[in-house]
Amino acid sequence: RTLALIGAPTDIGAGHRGAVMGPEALRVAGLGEALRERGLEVIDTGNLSGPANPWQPPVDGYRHLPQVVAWNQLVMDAVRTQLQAGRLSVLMGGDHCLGLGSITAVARHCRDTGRKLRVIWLDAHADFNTSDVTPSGNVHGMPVACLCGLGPKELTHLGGSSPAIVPAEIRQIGIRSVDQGEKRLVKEYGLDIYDMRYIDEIGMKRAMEEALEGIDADTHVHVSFDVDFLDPSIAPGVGTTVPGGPNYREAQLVMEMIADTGRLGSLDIVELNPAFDDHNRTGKLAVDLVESLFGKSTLMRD
Ligand code: DIR
Ligand code: MN
Ligand code: MN
Ligand code: MN
Repeated sequence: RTLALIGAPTDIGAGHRGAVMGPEALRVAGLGEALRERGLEVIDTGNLSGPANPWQPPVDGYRHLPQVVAWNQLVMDAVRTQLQAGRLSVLMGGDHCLGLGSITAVARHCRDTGRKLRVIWLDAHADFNTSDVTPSGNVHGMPVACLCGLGPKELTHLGGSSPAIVPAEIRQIGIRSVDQGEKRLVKEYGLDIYDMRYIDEIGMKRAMEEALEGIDADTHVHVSFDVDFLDPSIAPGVGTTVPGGPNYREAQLVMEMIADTGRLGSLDIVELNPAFDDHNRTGKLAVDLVESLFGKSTLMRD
């Protein structure tokens, strides 16, 4: 299998500067080499080039909306190009607003090829805010809502039609920070959320079995990996740490169980912020976990 790395160096949707350095930190941590070691052919397509971050306050509930739209268009086109070429796309963000462009392209690819889509959203946050309920105006807190058709037309209709996905196609794992108005929205839309309370009670293995249920040979699995999913004690290199996340072993199990489905078709690695990191420790951990996502295991498995 051939895999394409796509760099999207921007923090346009984030509340802290620094995710703009994410793609290079992943390269420095050896992402490409690690994937080649997994037996994949890896093409690094380089970095997309989009608007700079003007670092402005929100306008009508959104910070940097025109720039967010521009970056997501670039990402959508780049991901679509790679999927159409039969490659597995790996988006190196960049903040999580880019999940919108990436998954819009993936959803379209699935429609075009007659495949089912399952999005596995690994995050501390539900990212289901709207301009009405957002506490920050930061669009990295909104991509799932936009994908489900809730948000400004420029974002909900990025791929032409809306919604790009339906809530039944997404599972969120590791959630432990949902804003007040956002709580009402995720309930209203019926999002399937495996929050930390649930994971504590039933364990990560069973939670993942449930989240992966129904994936079959016709399913395209997309993983959107917000690095703040991980517990801050192992992953300090993100802008918005939330205590009480998955530990190293739980995170490995998540990746290994997704790998076992054999259906991974695309990936986002987002929110890595080297400005908050300790000697790229979080970047290296992300690479370590992605190796497991692509099938690295201690023993030979059948
Ligand atoms: C918060 C933070 N829910 C917001 N969201 C983050 O501003 O909407 N998402 N950090 O990754
Ligand atoms: Mn996120
Ligand atoms: Mn997050
Ligand atoms: Mn595919």
